Amino acid sequence: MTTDTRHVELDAVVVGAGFSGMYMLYRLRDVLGLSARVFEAGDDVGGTWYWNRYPGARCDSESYLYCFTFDKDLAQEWTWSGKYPEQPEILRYLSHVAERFDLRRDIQFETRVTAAHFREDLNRWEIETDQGDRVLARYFITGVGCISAGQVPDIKGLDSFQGEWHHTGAWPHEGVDFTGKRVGVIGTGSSGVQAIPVIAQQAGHLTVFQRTPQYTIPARHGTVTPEFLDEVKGRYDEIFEKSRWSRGGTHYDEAEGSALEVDDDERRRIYEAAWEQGGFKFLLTTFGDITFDRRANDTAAEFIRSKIREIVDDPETAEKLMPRDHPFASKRALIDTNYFDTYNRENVDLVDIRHAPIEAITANGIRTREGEYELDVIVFATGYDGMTGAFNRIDIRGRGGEALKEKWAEGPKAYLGLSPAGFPNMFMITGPGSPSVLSNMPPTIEQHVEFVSDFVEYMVEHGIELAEADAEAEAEWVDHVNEVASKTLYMLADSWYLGANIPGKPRVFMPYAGGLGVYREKCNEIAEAGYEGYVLQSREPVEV
Ligand code: N01
Repeated sequence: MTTDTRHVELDAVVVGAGFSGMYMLYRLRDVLGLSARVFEAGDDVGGTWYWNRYPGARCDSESYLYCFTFDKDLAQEWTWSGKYPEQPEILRYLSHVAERFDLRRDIQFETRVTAAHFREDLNRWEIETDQGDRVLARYFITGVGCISAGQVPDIKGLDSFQGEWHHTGAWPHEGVDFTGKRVGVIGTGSSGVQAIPVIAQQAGHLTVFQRTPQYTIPARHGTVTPEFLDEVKGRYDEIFEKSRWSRGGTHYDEAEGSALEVDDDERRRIYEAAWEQGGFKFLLTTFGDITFDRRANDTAAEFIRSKIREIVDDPETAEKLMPRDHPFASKRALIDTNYFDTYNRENVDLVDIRHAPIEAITANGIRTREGEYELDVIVFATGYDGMTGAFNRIDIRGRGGEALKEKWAEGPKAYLGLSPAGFPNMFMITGPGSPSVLSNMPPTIEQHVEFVSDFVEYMVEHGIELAEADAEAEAEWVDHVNEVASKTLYMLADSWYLGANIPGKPRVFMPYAGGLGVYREKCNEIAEAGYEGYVLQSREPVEV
């Protein structure tokens, strides 16, 4: 090892200090006693919650489920204030976790990993950063997030715009003052649907540029009482265990019945009750077949359209807001606070850019095929190059100098969504091909981190130098991911899950739709079988 702190050898390098990187560091360093360093582009921990500071940003998972579960004291001592945790509170929580486990001393902030090459001559990863670091590490582990590579569409004229513009995923830390301003928001996905009602309250005028209308369910956000939290904390063991083995990473009793086997009144009664309760329970606890049977799904879709008709005063605006071209929840399901009501405000207009697309951004605003809209601020709530974008921004190379970007040119390939064949000792926390974004993230992250740290421990104990996914096992897993997805309604929407939002990106369904519990079981079986599907290379030749 050299004495220069920028040129070191470590057991592990982890990229990213969000939920994944923080827990990975804890496991590697405090549980396994290995040397590890996390590189993080931001100047503090938080990952997605560090970058996403747009107005109204909060998580769609209930707060008592959106947290680490690995440490019982941590879970008991933290008190959430709201039903859905707001971005500043999640950031405070992650800061508390960093403090409590003294994580920051092994996180190098304001440092972006630019390259990671597997050195076959050394059996080590060589990692380089934009700060001039060059590190050799036995294990290269990514916690880069699934939706971290922001996408500002390539619209002609953006450079000429005289006002200010921001992407929701790179929001200024000092905030943006919309008071009295003419604001345009492009995009009505999770970020837009959260930001639009809050911006509307402050802006002089808000114009929403909508390409695809959305189904969204009221979140029914509010504060949580100490009594509620006490009750939940008293049952944490049971709640967390059930979440770990569930499809979506929650402990909700997921519905099994069919929407087609009840009469119209009963179906409406069930939907109404779930609508009143709010949140993802509408999707998970009403009928089991709305995620895979189009006719069942149509009943939920029609119910939501009826709600839009009820809420929005102007019939023409209501019509524009009605999703008809894709099934409910085939794009990421949305929950909101006052989203549809916002279109009843005098200072809000909706522009349908599906039928009159944006032609250019001008010095003064946005020009569509039908006219020009003068704006002081443009907000791009236009999403991300999901799942693969963050990897493609790093020059990652495996055996023979093969670039991961090339390997993934026709869609991402990795065994279990964790390990690309040809990239030994590389592990991706919530990589493409794992349940990741289709589940509440903390339990799905914990499952991955624990799998990786158990695997690393196994390698250390068994004198294994390299673990590499077998190409055949990888191909079988990728086929399985596609097969499971093909039975769902996800395939019927142009979503970022399929890469459809990025021009030229191959249309491949990236997350694993089999559910967290099923995936956990498969991973456990693989581990118990001595990490089946991996080729393990011993440090010393093993005598038989
Ligand atoms: O991005 P999106 P997001 N011209 O891709 C439109 C997570 N998340 O940032 O639907 C015009 O969903 C695009 O239109 P269309 C969550 O997993 C979670 O909102 O492609 N419009 C769409 O309306 C989520 O799924 C939380 O036709 C363009 C919007 O922009 C993921 O992050 C909060 C366009 C993009 O929607 C991403 O959400 C926030 C163009 N060129 C995010 N390009 C919570 O937990 C795109 N659009 C609460």
